[in-house]
Amino acid sequence: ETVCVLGLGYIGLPTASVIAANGVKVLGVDVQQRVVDTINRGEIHIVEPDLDAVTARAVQKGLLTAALEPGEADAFVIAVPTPFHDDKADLAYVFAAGASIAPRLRKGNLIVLESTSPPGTTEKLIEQIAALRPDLRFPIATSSDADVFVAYCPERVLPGKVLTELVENDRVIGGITRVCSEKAVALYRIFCKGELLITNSRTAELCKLTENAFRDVNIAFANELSAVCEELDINVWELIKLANHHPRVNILQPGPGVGGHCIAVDPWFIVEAAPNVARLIRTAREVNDSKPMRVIDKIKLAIGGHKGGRPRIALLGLAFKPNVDDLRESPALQIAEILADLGNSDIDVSEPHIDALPKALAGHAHVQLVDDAGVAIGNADIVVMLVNHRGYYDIAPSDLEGKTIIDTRGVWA
Ligand code: SAJ
Repeated sequence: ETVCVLGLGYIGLPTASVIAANGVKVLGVDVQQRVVDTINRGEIHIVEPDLDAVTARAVQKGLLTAALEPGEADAFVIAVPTPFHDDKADLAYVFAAGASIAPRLRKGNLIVLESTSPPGTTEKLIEQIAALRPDLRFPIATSSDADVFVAYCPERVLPGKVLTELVENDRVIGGITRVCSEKAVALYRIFCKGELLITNSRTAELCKLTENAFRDVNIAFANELSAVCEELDINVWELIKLANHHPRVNILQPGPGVGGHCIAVDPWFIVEAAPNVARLIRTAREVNDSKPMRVIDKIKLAIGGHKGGRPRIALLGLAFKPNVDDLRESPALQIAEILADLGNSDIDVSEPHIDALPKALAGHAHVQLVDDAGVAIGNADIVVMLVNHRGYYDIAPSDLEGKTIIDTRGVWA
């Protein structure tokens, strides 16, 4: 048996490596030569705990190889990005992957789409591949007769815990037909210990979006509460802690905004699909997206209120969430960039997971990366807590005395 995984990013690479770790031959496909070469050397191009060892072992054993183009296989798993541009999901990478596997398809093959997609995408993908392969019969919901099998099976792993969650999480398996679901279940059984829950492809597509929209709406509730509390001069962290003692209340934590490439994006796919009714989901996005500017306004006030020359600011954290190195779509980074562009302060940035500032910040003479958060705080007039990385909890409250504190994560609340 051979599985071909298309797209070797944050989802595709761990999936390919874990399937190979279970003794199945895997061909990983990526359009970037650099990624293909890195993996074929037994190395990885992303940061994820323990993934390097699993990938290296799979490559050494000859079970995982990477290439620019797919070959023949029994199953094809598509895990390419689906970005959101101009108010629409951009499915170009999904269709490009579909076009690249079409000539390789044989009777009995399984195609699984894992990429986050608007409802109906799997059916569109089938139409596209079917047009390229008129010699094969593709599945439709109303007939069990087909030469190839197709399912939508979304990933739901948490960055930073991918290897555990890939194996242990339950999975939703949305086959076009019952047989398609059963073929997909057999594939995921290779490595997945969780429950494999069968449904149709459109429900599975919306299910993925629903999970992330649920979290986004809940974070928006916490972020809105933080704005309410600011107006009423009430400590939001204490408020949430107290409310969460109610047996049926579980409020999430406010922060500087919602980052990452999933939760801040996926709810828009629902809004795009049902714009007239997805009102709460849209508003939640707007609430969360407005959060970085609220933090900037507070910093501006602190700068305005500072007496005695140009203030020095310590910015703690740039990543999109605690204890990861990922800066993509990070509200903390967005805040740092806006502040750097303002140019009316000297900025010491602490981010223990990086060793150089990202380009947009590196260009400013008044912005520098510091190794020691304690030193940054010691020199600062204004301290802004943006990401509650583990190490920051060791900072003593006495180190903050006499400074203006803007704590977006409630570390010192
Ligand atoms: N955040 C808050 N307050 C909270 C929780 C999170 O402000 O109480 C912020 C974080 O700081 C971060 C953003 O939300 O900026 C998202 O972080 P996250 O840890 O909630 O989620 P991700 O983006 O790392 O991963 C999510 C997960 N989805 C859900 O928990 C429903 C993961 O399971 C998905 O697989 C992943 O999206 C994905 O790829 O879709």
